[in-house]
Amino acid sequence: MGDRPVIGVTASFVKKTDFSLGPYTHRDYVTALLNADALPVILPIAPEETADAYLSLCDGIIFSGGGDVDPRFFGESPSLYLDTFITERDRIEFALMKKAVAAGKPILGICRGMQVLNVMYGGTLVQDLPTEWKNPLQHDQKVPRKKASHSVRLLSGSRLSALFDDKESLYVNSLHHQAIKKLAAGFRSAAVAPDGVIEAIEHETNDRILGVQWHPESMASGGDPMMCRLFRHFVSQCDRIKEKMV
Ligand SMILES: [Mn+2]
Repeated sequence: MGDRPVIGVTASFVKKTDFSLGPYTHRDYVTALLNADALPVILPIAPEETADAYLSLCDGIIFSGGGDVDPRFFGESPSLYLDTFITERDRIEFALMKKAVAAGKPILGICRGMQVLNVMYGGTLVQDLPTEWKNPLQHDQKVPRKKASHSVRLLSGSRLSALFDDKESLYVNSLHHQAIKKLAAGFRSAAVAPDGVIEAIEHETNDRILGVQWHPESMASGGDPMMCRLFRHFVSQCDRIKEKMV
């Protein structure tokens, strides 16, 4: 038990009442990591100088879902349909991501986390799919979070499709209103929705950098075998890094 890889999971900040406010991470991240034999550690929003200390605790990091990215970071002004954002969260996540990559520690960007990844590497975002995308499908599903709602086509030859037995397509859940507009240089799109929205990205050369627009943690904690496999794969990458560093 003592040598499970430690996976940091970034947190948002939520106010429930005046007496109840603080770091927030959906429990499905915790469940999915525990089920994959990893030890989850929640990383609250903190000054970006904290990134080094956070990283030294972790063998890998999941950049979790949450609110919008502050559009200043991709050179845009807020659109009328932008949702709330926390600039401090963006800053600590960019710092943490940069340092994790430099240290060779695996990173998995989920939903917002994939968008943060794209922006950090110089890409841009659609601020609001329903108003900015031509003929969008429903990316903000009304069915429960654990259930898949739309299909994605997997890019043949991608690491993601290899992980999923070279399947051509897959059903995923969808809880986002933003998406990648310009894909960052050095990345390829590994999965695409029927309306053309990019649903997964992978670094062209670094196999420790992956982003998915859907929520595999919720599908995995609901028992979806493919998403359990995605978590086990990420945890095993973190485990190998850990062994190398001992
Ligand atoms: Mn979607």
